[in-house]
Amino acid sequence: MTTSTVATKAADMQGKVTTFDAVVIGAGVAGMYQLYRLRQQGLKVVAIEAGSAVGGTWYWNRYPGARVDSQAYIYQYWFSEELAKEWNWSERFPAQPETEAYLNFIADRCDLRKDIRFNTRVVGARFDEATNRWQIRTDAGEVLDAKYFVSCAGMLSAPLTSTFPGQETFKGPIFHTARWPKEPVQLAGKRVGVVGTGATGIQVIQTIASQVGHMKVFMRTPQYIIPMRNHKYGDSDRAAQKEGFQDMRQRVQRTFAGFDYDFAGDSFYDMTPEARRELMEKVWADGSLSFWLTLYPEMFTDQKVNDEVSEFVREKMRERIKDPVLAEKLIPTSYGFGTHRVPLETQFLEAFLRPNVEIVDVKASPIVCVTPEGVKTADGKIHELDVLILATGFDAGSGALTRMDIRGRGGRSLTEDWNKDIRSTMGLMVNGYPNLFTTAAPLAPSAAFCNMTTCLQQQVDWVTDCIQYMESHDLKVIEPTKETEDKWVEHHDEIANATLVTKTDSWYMGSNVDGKPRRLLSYIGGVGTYRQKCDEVTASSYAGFRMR
Ligand code: NA7
Repeated sequence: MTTSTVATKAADMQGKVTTFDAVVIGAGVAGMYQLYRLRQQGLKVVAIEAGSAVGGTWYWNRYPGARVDSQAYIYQYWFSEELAKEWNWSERFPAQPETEAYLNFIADRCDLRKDIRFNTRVVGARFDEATNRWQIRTDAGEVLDAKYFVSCAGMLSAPLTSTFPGQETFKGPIFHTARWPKEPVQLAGKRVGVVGTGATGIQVIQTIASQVGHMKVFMRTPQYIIPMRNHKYGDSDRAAQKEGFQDMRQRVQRTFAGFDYDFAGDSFYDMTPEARRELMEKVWADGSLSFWLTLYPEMFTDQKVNDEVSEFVREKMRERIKDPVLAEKLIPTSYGFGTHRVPLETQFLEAFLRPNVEIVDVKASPIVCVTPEGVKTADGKIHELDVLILATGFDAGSGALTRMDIRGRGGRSLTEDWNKDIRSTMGLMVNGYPNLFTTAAPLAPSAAFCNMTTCLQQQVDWVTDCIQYMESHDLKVIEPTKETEDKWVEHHDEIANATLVTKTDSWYMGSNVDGKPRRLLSYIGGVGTYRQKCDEVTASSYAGFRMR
């Protein structure tokens, strides 16, 4: 969309008020499904999407090497067996274009686009206590009046794009990975800098290392990694997946992290060291996140268990990096395995054996600013670059919502509230913000400890059931009581604080954003347990929620 069409759109919409039953933010995995479910109920609903097409995460994150870390056959919708049987995944861990194509296929087949406003961003919303309705403002100047306001804005959708002073002075292009252009980016022969070695940075680095002229990787914290075992699916794999659709649909809802695999029930202390070693080797060989999410639950809480698993992974990494100096730079020692997101990788470590790839240790000498020539570090050195790639992550969980101006009862601001203390009721609603439903929001398992599609669909189903209940009982307002919210936050914190995860800095704890209140953003009590607790609320006709 050109600047002039945006301006024309804004002029056309200025001040216009349109009435809906429900407004959904986002047309990614959750938003598309939410639109589908509410429309099915006969509600008048619109989804507001900032991008020019559907896909959410899989629309925005089109950087080189972007790939899903969940197996294809569980990273999908479960509402239609017919559609699942029609779609054919090509490999175990598909690349971004395939997942984006899948979401477009669903949008086509469910005719979703007619109710999605693309290229439009929600900038603010206010709950009107006189009418019990939300007035939602878009960047086009339009006001959408709706009884229900559902955020499907995503857990990892507010990118940290302005990371360093002086970025605007850089002579070359700067790309944040979550704002990668659709047009091809020329990296061949160029001097490329990459900041960040999270799950995203790893995918970028391993993919472009052989293409660029020279690459400087600005690394602050090394990562534990698991080698991804990707392989193409054959017809018999696909047939088995289709055959097993109903079983898998049930299974992912009950496991710890919404994957098909789960803790095997082996207790670390009941096993001999040899048996533990054998188990670790076996699960490691699967080449998936199962090594993180199925070994022993104690790994998340017991330092001794975590130490043994961490050392196993370090050993696996050392076998691949013979050079001790390089090994010291690439192998983590300052935190435990699995206490933040573990990335899958393919030849990531080997990228650093290439003569054109260099690590700049920005823990020892942090990045000070960006200059016209490149990146300046605290030792005074200017690292000259043609292209700078920021794989610097997101204001996770809360950022998508706090970047809008959302006002609840008495004009209270969600941004101000969450800047002080990030709270919610099961990640689904927030006290003080009636009829606002949230998916992928803080204090639910999403993203950090869940296969996203499992959790997003479960949350959308909960929201849909709740709205259906309200409509069938002629209710106007629902809001969790303060006591209910306090209880959930207390429960969440109790489980979180018993784990080692809260002792490690990462986006999981909000510590990647200056001033963000520290709390584990995702519920770590398990996807199956979380679902059960959500179902109990529904079964009790929303005990703990004020309705009228
Ligand atoms: P992450 O996991 O938040 O990683 C961001 C990376 O950027 C991480 O290595 C950071 O180092 C690094 N970073 C951020 N700011 C700086 C500065 N100022 N200097 C140096 N390095 C910096 O984001 P991703 O996009 O990789 O992954 C997010 C999720 O997407 C992932 O967990 C999956 O669920 C999918 P740090 O570790 O803070 O030292």
